[in-house]
Amino acid sequence: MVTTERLYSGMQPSADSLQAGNYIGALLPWRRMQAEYDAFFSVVDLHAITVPQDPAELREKTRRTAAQYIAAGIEPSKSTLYVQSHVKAHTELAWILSTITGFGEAGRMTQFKDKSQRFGESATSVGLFTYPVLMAADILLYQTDVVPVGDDQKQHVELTRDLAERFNARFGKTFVVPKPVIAAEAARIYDLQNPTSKMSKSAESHAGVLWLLDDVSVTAKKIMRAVTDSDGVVRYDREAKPGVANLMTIYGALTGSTHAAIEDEFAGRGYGDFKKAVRDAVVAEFEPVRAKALELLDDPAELDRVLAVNAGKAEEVAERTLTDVRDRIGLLRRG
Ligand code: AQP
Repeated sequence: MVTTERLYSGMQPSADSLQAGNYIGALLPWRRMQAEYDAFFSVVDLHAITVPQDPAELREKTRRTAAQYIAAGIEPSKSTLYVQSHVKAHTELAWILSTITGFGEAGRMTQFKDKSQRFGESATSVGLFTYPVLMAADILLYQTDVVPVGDDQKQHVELTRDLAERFNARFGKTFVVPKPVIAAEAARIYDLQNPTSKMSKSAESHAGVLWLLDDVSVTAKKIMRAVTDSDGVVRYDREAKPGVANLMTIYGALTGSTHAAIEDEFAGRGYGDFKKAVRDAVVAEFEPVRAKALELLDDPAELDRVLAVNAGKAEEVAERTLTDVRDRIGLLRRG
């Protein structure tokens, strides 16, 4: 079914490679959804700088993230795939929205509380505090109907909805109020060495993180060394058997098998066999994506050209919204 509903999502260019959670929890659903929606996918570099980034590395990570979107099947001729900072309207709308956001309201965001506690007050920027307001601007600029996010981002989409409704009530109907589409629990991937923590680009140790751009032999080893338990039975139990459950989630996401089918497939077989099957499924999935991403990165000028064309498309939509916003709040038009 193709609708004209608009979809918006993005990822931070916060590492050289995306990880398996980004792939399974975001890129796979995005790829599926791009056929059904008018989709905008952005590489949110302005969000990434809310924590310190090395300038040269940030540029490279931005290209690498975009290349991985395309390699994973996001088609830049179908979806609008662009770099957030290339469209200046994001920061302007974020400022305007910050003036209707309550200080207490922003302070209640759990991601800010978690991250600021981790970094300490002196290393916590105002940008990290206003991160959800920038995210609201990203979404509202494009008159977005649907935002696919992990459940950790749900609170930010709720804030976006509140801001859209508040603005519309105060200044007249300007924004579409977006709906979050929360991926099911099944789409959450955990660290292979610490299967109660989500797999993350910024994990302290990389031993339990599967990188999309890693050599497949490294990925294979990490899977064979994944933490399991001494029970020896392939059975889905997130509480009692988080390591096995996580491997089942990865295997199921890549093969389309249900938990029950996986339990049947490996009944009476040990973890060694099961891990080999997971390894083979991950390697078969990642290898072509990795090869395609590296090929795209071999021609950065062409990649930059594609991103510029898409930034132009995004800008057209964003500028229309921003012009309306400026008029509605009473900013004098430049003569
Ligand atoms: N472990 C995960 N399982 C399922 N989905 C995941 N996502 C991230 N980790 C998992 C989804 O990937 C997208 C990436 O969003 P992001 O780059 O803005 O940051 P994030 O969610 O904080 O992801 P990371 O990898 O942990 O990045 P860092 O370390 O930079 O914070 C989102 O759609 C997210 O749900």
